[in-house]
Formats: sequence, structure tokens, C-alpha cells
Amino acid sequence: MKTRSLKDILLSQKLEFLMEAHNGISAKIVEEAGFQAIWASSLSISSSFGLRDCNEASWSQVLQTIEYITDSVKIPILMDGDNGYGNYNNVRILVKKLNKLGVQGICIEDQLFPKKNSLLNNVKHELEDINSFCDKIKVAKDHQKNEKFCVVARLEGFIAGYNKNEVIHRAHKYICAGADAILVHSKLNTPSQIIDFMEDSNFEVPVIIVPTTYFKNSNLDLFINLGISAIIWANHNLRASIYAMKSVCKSILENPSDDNKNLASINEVFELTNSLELDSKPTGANLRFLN
Ligand code: SPV
Ligand code: MG
Repeated sequence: MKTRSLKDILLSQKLEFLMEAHNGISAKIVEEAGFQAIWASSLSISSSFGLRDCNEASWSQVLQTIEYITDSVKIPILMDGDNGYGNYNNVRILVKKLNKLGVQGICIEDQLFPKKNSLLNNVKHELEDINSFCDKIKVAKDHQKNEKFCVVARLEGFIAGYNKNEVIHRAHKYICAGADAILVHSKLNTPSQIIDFMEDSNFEVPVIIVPTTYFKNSNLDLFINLGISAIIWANHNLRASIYAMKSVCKSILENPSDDNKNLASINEVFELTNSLELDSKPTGANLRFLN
């Protein structure tokens, strides 16, 4: 399968999609469905550990999951790197590791450590000082090994209750610090903050959005006209699987003999994990014959 780099995807003239994955099998499903890039979501990964998306999973636990994802797919991965798990020194280590794993991009957000999931209501979201956040962007760019590695700077200003002037001001600062793209987040149930943000400014880099809460009150044409480059479907596989698991648990307890459970076949599981390869012998293409 021919894949495009994350950078090419973000820079394309089309509105692009990144789809959430939280482990190897969900990543494989995303790739097989035809998505061109993966969002390795902090909400989905930490939830699958049974943890809150509030920096409770350690960065190395998250990275181990990312490693399974990279082993499972060829399409590029944008890692949701939260706030970089500390200061710019932590970001430096993380970016070096991501480069070793072949991950093509990291998204870091300007929430203070420990962050709280952006969609959580009734909690205080606090922003990091602009210069400290810019240091994280700079260190990530300084230490990338692949020239196409993307550093996405995520703006949490609307989430933390700031007005668009502050969010736009920060966006320009982060772009100047070297961000390859920006992600502007909003948790309203309409796209009004995104419209305000895009209408008043002309950004030199691609803009990404996560329309979890406002997609139902907007549409793709609106985003195209606003000049949005990519949409992240941030949690849909996790939510789909929770729904399916709840339903099968309930159904087995209530009516074990009902066959109609919407399950994948066992063979589908084997196919997704490449188990059918087990008995295929090595080719010996590099055999060496000694005299
Ligand atoms: C995630 O998927 O982990 C995100 C998006 O960061 S959100 O949950 O909306 O914060
Ligand atoms: Mg996240």
C-alpha cells in the first residue's frame, strides 16, 4: 500500500482526516478502512488502561502503546503528546524516542502539567506560559531526525476560557517558534470559536481541528471554506468499542443462546493480528553456502 507522509497529508490542499487508534488492533482497523493517518489519542489510550486522561498514564506507558501501533501499520501516526509530560527536557527525550520508532509527528498542547482532558466540564484548565511552551516546540524541532517530522502546537485557550485574541496571539507565537501546524480546540457544541479564530487570521501553517462536540452542528463544507487542513476523529473507535462491549456483555447475561451478537469472527481476529502467517516458513533468500 502506498502511504503519504504526515507532512504531505497536512500540507495537501484537501481537507484530510486523521482517525483515532489506541492499540495495535484498532490501528490496523483504521488502516484497513482506508484512513491515511492515525491520531494516537491520549483519551483513548489512557481510557483503555482504565485511567483518566489527566497525565495519569506515564509517558513511557503511552510510548509502549505507540510502539505496538507503529508495529501494526504503515500509515503515519500523529502522537497526542499532551503537554510533553513536563518541561522542554521531557519533550526532548520524547521526540528522540518517537524518531527512533518512526512516528511522524507529535502534537503538544499548551495546558499545564498535569493536563485535564479538554472535554471535561467543571474542572479548571490552566495554560502554560507562552515562552515555556515555545521552548517545547523549539526543542522538538531541534531534535527531530527526519526533516518531515511534524510538530503540531495545540491551542487550549478556548478550553481554558480565554478569548480569541489570546488564542490567535499564542498561535502566531507558536508558529514563530517552529510549529509545523497548529491545532485549535473548542468544546462548544457549535463551531463558533473555530469560525472566529479562522476568519480573523491568516495562518502560515495548516490548521487542524477536533470537532467532537460541534460536528453535528457544522459540516465539511464549512471547514473547507474556513481553510481547515485536517479533522481529527479523536475518540470514535474507543467509543464504538465501549458500546459494542457493553452490548455483548448485556446480551450474554440476558440471553446466552441468542446468536445475533454482531461479533467479528475469530478468523477476522486472526487476520488482523497476522496469525495466518505463523506456518509460512522463512524463504532463506539470504542463505550462505560454505565450502
Ligand atoms: C484526545 O483524543 O486525547 C484529545 C482530544 O486530545 S480531546 O479528548 O478532545 O481532548
Ligand atoms: Mg488528548
